[in-house]
Amino acid sequence: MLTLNSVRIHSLKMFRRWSVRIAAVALLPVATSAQTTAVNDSTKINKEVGICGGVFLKIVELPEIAAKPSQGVFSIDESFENFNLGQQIPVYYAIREWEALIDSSGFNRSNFPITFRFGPLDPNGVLAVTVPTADGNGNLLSAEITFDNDGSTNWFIDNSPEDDSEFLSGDLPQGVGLLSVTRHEIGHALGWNTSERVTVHLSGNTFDQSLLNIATTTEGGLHTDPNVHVDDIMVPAIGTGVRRSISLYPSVAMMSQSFHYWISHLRCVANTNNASQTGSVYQPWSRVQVGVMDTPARSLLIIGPGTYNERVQSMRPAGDWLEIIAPRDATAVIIGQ
Ligand SMILES: [Ca+2]
Ligand SMILES: [Ca+2]
Ligand SMILES: [Zn+2]
Repeated sequence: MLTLNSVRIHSLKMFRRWSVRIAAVALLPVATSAQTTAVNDSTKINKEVGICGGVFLKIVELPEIAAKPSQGVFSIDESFENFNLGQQIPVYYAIREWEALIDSSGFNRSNFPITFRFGPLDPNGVLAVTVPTADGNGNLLSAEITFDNDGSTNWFIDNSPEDDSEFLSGDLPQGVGLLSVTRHEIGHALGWNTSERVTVHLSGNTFDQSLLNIATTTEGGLHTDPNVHVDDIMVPAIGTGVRRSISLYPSVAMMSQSFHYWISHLRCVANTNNASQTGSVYQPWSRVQVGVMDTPARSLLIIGPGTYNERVQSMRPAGDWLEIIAPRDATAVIIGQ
């Protein structure tokens, strides 16, 4: 769910990013508290479970699947209700972005059905609501996304979604951007919800404290905490005249860890991993050197907290930049050169 923010949030970013080859990084601590709702109660099978403020998860029973494929090309199988062709333009753009980002589907269906519709939503200020369905293990099956059309929401329908120039001038669009809201709601459809696959990684409001350390909130459903991850695509509110893009960290990283999506431009190193190592968030490499050598150009490499006592050499060509971050509040120290 996304709600309208009348004032755009301005505050200091609580994590730092570097566009560097090698870096030792330290980030600021943030206190966390409160609990999230676990949806793992078998008495709730086939019922919609209210998660928070308008986001619902429906746990459904499925026949046993003998061998579930762990990988497969990912595509969104879209359908529209009450959408004219002009309104579909930014929605298709967001669909193609998510499809390009997710190289394989992990636990979720390879062809993921999402219905996009316009319909009345209450109370005023609620811009859109996503209702995902999942099996009893929290693996997602499909989703329905409703965008408000009762007259209380003024939408900005961008027919040039590839071009953000409207948001760079002093004369900002007066409406709420359908593109940014769609990017956000597809995020809910593909993982940002309180299914069991997510809640198993939560400690209080912190997702995967030992690796990703993402601050979340259950305001209006599961979201990134806007006080920590400012302007992230999955914060719970957006103002008019604001465009947000899909963030590899924290938002896509959380989904990748929970649902084992393979994201080619998001790689991870954690020296605590002694099991399979593919460089994905859920199977990180244990050595920084491997990450530096094998992460594709113009990508993000997350270094899990810890001390990495290894010689690290970069032989990346000029211009082949690699963005390296340590998760919020963690320190990665790389020793030796
Ligand atoms: Ca409304
Ligand atoms: Ca545009
Ligand atoms: Zn939301």
